[in-house]
Amino acid sequence: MKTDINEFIAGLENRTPGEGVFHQAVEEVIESVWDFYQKNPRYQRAKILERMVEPERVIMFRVPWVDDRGEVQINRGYRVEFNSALGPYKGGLRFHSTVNLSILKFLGFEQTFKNSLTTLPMGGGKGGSDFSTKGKTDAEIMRFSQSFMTELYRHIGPNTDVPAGDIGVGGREIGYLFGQYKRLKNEFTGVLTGKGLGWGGSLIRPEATGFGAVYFAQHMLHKIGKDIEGQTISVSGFGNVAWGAITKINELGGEVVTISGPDGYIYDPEGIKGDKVEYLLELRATNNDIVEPYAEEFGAKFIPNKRPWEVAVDMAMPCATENEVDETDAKQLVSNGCKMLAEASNMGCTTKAVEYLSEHIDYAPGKAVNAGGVAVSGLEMSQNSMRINWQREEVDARLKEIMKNIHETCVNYGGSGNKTNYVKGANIGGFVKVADAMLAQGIV
Ligand code: 2IT
Repeated sequence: MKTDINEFIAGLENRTPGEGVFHQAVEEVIESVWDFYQKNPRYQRAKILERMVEPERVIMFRVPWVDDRGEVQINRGYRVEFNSALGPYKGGLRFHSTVNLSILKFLGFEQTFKNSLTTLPMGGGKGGSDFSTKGKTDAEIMRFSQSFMTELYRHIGPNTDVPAGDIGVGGREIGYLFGQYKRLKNEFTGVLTGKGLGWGGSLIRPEATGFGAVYFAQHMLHKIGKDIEGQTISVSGFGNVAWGAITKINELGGEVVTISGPDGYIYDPEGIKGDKVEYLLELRATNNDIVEPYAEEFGAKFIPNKRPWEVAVDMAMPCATENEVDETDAKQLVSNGCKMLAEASNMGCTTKAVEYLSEHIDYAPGKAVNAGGVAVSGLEMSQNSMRINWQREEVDARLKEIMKNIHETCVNYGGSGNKTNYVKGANIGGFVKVADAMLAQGIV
């Protein structure tokens, strides 16, 4: 009955050929929890891990729409309902040209553990489409979102599956998606999170992923006798997560010197602060997905086709997409004196980068660091159920408490000595709650 870890991974790869990033996400978790799993025969008897790597349900659908020139366009829509042991499926929708089943399975798998770490009652899911908002008009984005929801609506609901935003899906898209859901169902419910403040959204939700990531980083720093104040920090991306993180870092006295886009990165040694932070929102609203205009606007340096990890900093916070830090980047960061990497993107580092970083500096994975986003989504669900709105201070206080608890969970399971293994801590911490709930709920 005992399988070994290599057999387990080989079996997974055979059953799911070509799903590289999904395998990467599973391997990282399996390696962390394997010993713990072996010591608990009750988990093994119930084949908890074997069940965890199989999504409960995968929905794939055609999304036809008509562009502004009258031409018919076809995209593919997805929702991966991964695990509902702890609550309704919960997780974002990604609209990006790179989206495929493997990416959404990796994100849905990660989401299950992340949501568990928040301690809020949410299962794990993820969805999206290979539709890109880049270069699209508002009207096109609306028609696409309406067509997407015309299929998705029958699979989701406030007690079934509650999507939110991710890359390419922000307040505008959530608005169009919500409008179409409401029209089709004739129900005003909390079926999506990240809604506008006037119609069921929560204060702090837009900032939550970035704020939460900085709160987490602050706990990591405090543990080794440091603080955000005075740190020079490199950030990647220029979207919602980067914006939130930069805002909070500035407030706490740190200095962010880089942001990046698919076209290259910006080096601004004077710090990305004041008007420059607001400008990030403008840049995003252009739908062009390039960061270079920042350099012209503020006289900073633009380095085309490179990633920001070559800049010497005290701490790095990837805020863009998966595998954006590889082993070479990791080595360069460390040799330039970087002491900590807190991953605000999902699986921002390659496996080799994680290994190298964990050996040399403090490294914490996305599922712990960026859990503040989905945590405030959970708080938005609570407010919707109670039909009330909490004040900004109340949401922020709850977010802080949740991030503190996640950090404690990581330390509990990942070692409280000089060096915490945050990967192990987050993976075991997230695993235990889901596994126990699955045990209690029988073979389903
Ligand atoms: O990766 C993530 O945690 C998100 N995109 C947010 C998910 C959510 O349901 O708020």
